[in-house]
Amino acid sequence: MAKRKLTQQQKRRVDEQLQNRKVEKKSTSTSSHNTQLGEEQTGLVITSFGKRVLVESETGEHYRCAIRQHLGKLVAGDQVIWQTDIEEQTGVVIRVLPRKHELSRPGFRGQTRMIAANIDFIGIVMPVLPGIHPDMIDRYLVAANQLDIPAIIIINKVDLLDNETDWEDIAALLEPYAEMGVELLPASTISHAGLEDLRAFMDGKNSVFVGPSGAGKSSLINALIPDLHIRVGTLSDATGLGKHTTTNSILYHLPPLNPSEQYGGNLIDSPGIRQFSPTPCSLSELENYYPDFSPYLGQCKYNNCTHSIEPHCAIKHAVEHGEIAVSRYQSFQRLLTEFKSEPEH
Ligand SMILES: Nc1nc2c(ncn2[C@@H]2O[C@H](COP(=O)(O)OP(=O)(O)OP(=O)(O)O)[C@@H](O)[C@H]2O)c(=O)[nH]1
Ligand SMILES: [Mg+2]
Ligand SMILES: [Zn+2]
Repeated sequence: MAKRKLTQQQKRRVDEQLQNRKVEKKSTSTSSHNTQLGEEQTGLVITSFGKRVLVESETGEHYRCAIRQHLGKLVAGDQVIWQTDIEEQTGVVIRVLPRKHELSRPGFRGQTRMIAANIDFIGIVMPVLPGIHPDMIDRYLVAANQLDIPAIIIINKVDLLDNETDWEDIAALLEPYAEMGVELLPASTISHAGLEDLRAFMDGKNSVFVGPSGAGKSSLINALIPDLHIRVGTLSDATGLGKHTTTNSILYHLPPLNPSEQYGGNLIDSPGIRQFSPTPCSLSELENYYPDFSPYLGQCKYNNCTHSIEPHCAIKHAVEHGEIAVSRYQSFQRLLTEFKSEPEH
């Protein structure tokens, strides 16, 4: 964690808290057990590891906390009610405040893996090398649409592009997003290209970085937050695939752009994954999450057209005439097939 500057008022509150704790400690040290808990207070989950979480108190201190059994899984960004254990620098989470949003993905054996809670902005990080994956971008864009929050595509490692042809190939892949009005941001943690714009985008927001392993999510966060040294992975030359380094989502505070503010928002680093899947939804919902399909919807011969084998399909016609990108059509069909195999749909 970056060292935070506490305001005078906060320093005083921390001092008071420590003082109170000393007094409480004295008064409880004679008791035979130490199960007495401090007062209920609000906190922010910084990260979750197994059955425990790291909670930040309102005064900026971090406590390892157990979680009351019925609460289920917590994740970076969760707001909680918790109590300190007076004897130790630990605590227990007793309640989770209602989540505004949660980004999750299907995990093993039908379980849900949480990525982040209470976010209002998604940064999809894609590296120019080994390459941009439109299918993965589309999946995250569907998730952002489901949560009704904005997403931008961060094209990282642009320092590795050394000729026009490389640029042209990438621009061609990204064209559908530019046409849909999705913000595209070329960036590099080596040349620092794009970092100022990225910082401005995220100011005051609760953001999460997602994308494949090795895309440079942790490196970007290191570049955006001075004095932070998150371990980053090394890329295996043989496969060009990233070696997993980030294993849990972790929340970081962004330094303020405006010196009168304490923070400039929060940014959650998430572990890279090979494949992301949005929450399964119906055909008509999925259609609505593809804004480039909207001019053609309602024009197919059949009103429940899946745009695959049906005759007189306006979507397929648009694809054949270059009005909808083939990659977008393919990702739509893959999601539709995937969702159909889900028991609940
Ligand atoms: N050339 C170049 N390399 C970069 C850039 N950003 C990150 N890297 C390298 O890419 C590798 C992976 O970076 P990480 O930041 O660990 O990637 P990540 O997305 O956090 O990966 P996971 O934690 O596995 O999801 C490291 O070797 C970084 O040094 C960049 O802008 N340019
Ligand atoms: Mg990482
Ligand atoms: Zn159709």
